[in-house]
Amino acid sequence: MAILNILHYPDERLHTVAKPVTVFDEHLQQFVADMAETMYQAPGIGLAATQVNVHQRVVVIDLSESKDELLVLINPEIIEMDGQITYEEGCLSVPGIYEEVDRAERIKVRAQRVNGETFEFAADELLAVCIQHELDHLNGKVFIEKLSRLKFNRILQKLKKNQRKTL
Ligand code: GNR
Ligand code: NI
Repeated sequence: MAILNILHYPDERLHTVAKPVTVFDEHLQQFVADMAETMYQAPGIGLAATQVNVHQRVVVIDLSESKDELLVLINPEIIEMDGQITYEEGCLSVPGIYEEVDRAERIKVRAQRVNGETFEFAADELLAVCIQHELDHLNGKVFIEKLSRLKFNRILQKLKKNQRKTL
């Protein structure tokens, strides 16, 4: 097991569009285990492979208090969505920034397990928000890019200032 390095905005690599996973082998299993370990120790409720600079369509999520309900989504797709929810989001790639974002409230998801088996499920509320947030990462999008230009620019200035301080 290993803790992976998480990219921080505005790292250009966060804008890479991830490719579908085609090989379901032990290397994928090991990578998923490392992603889960990285998410738990961050700590976060979700992590997309893009955030650890691996541009494959892999997501891990765990919303449980006890951190023992790992959801692994390989090649996830949203096949239905409806409703609207406004939720205050954060992101491990944008530390210290929390902003309200509008998303679909209910979604249907099709994905594969780490063994390649396809499954479908419905999600709502925080799970729906988190899946949409992670799918955006796989498509090279970060949540602050969904905000107004004014808010986005303010956040970008703040991130750049913080980056200067930590150099
Ligand atoms: O840990 C996380 N919390 C969170 C809160 C509200 C909406 C989305 C998230 S996902 C985030 C972890 C992360 O950056 N995943 O990409
Ligand atoms: Ni994120």
